Amino acid sequence: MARHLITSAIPYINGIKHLGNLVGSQLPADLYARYNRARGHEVLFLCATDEHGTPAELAAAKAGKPVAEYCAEMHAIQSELAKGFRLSFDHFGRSSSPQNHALTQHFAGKLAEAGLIREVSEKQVYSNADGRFLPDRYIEGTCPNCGYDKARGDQCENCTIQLEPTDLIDPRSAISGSTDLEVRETKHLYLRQSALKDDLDAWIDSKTDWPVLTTSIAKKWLHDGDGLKDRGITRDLDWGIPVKRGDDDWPGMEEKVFYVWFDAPIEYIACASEWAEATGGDWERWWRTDKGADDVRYTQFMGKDNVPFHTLSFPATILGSGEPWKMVDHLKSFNYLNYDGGQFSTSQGRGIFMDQALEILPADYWRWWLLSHAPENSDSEFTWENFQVSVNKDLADVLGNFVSRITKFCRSKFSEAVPEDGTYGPDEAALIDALTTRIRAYEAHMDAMEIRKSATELRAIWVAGNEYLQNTAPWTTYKSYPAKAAAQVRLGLNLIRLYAVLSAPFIPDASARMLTAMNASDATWPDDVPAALSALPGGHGFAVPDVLFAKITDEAQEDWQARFSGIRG
Ligand code: B3M
Ligand code: ZN
Repeated sequence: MARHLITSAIPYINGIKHLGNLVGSQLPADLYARYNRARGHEVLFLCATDEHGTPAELAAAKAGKPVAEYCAEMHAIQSELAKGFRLSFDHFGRSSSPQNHALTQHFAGKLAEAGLIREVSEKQVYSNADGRFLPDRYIEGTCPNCGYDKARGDQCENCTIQLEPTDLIDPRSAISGSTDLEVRETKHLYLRQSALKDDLDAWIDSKTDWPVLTTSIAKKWLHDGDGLKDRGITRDLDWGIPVKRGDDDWPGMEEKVFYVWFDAPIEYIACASEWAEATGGDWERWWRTDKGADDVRYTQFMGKDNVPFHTLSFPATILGSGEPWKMVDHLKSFNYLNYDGGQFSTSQGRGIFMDQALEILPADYWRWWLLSHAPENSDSEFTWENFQVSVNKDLADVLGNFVSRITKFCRSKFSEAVPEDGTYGPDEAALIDALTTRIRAYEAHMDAMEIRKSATELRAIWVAGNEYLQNTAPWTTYKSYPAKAAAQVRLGLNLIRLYAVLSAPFIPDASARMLTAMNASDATWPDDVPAALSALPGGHGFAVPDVLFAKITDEAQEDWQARFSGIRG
């Protein structure tokens, strides 16, 4: 038994996430967490809302609410939606928690002690029209790296470069649109990432099994241009974690808070402490290598735009502290999911959002499509036609039809109990052999977090059962050799239980219904496939389940396509 610490990038608090956000971190992380639990490993799966910084302030202002109140409400909404999608977090925390305040201030203190923080008198953009300094996201302009004209002051969404607001060409205020901006002096703290460059470089070199997407982004920011830049970690905002050195005040920093990207990854650790407070668990066993975390395998999931912060900035915080914190072992990153010929966009309300998705179909339909089309090696695209085809073929025709056909046939020719007669012959042995090979391949893909390949293998496992039924045709066999048909049906019913266990990481609700219908209490992983296919003995009662997956009609598909073609109001 291994111990898996799994975190998903923590979603911004500023509104409901779209399906592109979901498939880029939380959903694949859930797949991996569920799979590892099913394999009998100990798992701590954490996520939280990312509540600080300008995104939170801007969204609260738009909603006309105090920021704290807005965040509490949105946390509850995101938490409910996560449950709706069956995201099996052990804890869904908040980056505004007291634990994260204390831990963020603690890290700043340690970094200062190590001489890794310097105070910088810097020039910052002040908006005369708005009467305030404009931090990062309050400024938009043209990216100096790629020319994208809607780059934000902290990062260009288009090319992922990390920016300082003053880097932007033709800057304007995101609040008023005003270009009446001037540059004034103000004092900020900088994390001396450049001093840690060699340590980071060596650490990244040791990660030989990381996906190319992850390593190439990290290496790019380490070596391109003048290399790793020191990073401002404070901002002129009211909402956030007050700048302190541990418990002590930081002279000159009284009006400032830590930059959201400084405290957000620290929430991965603080979240474990929140979990411990809620459950009585031992969080240091997961996070401190001096307290048992040295045998933990830590995997992070995120979209590609988050990679620089997780391969450079956060590791710099941890390495720089000089303390024995667990560092990430594997970092799984994703490209973007596009929506019907364009991009998903929160700011423009384009695409399908988590609440809307659950209003029209249960979670499993979305989980299956999104995971089986995860944007792993390149961007991928959601279209309604493709969604309809996938659901109807994979879920309704292949899996759903298998379950309904075999259970109904058994009920009509035998009874609602597993038939006892006959023995497995060469056809059954061949199927069991083929399935054993496929199941071992499925495990290898899941262990490697190859999500599309895992989905393809799982689908092939479902197809193998259908082909077996098609070829052996118990409905024909039954007429001359009822005992043989009984054995075929017994295998078919056992396959349902096996499919439920194997499919649960992808489609947990349908799997639970399959297990309930089979009256199966044993959901252990099929390490021994022949044994797993005799788990339901002759005479074991079951029930014919209701339709597992309804087909999506052309009318529904067209209707949804029209309904989600515009901009969310
Ligand atoms: N909230 C960005 C995002 O949701 C950011 C991730 C933080 S992970 C520490 O994509
Ligand atoms: Zn750019």
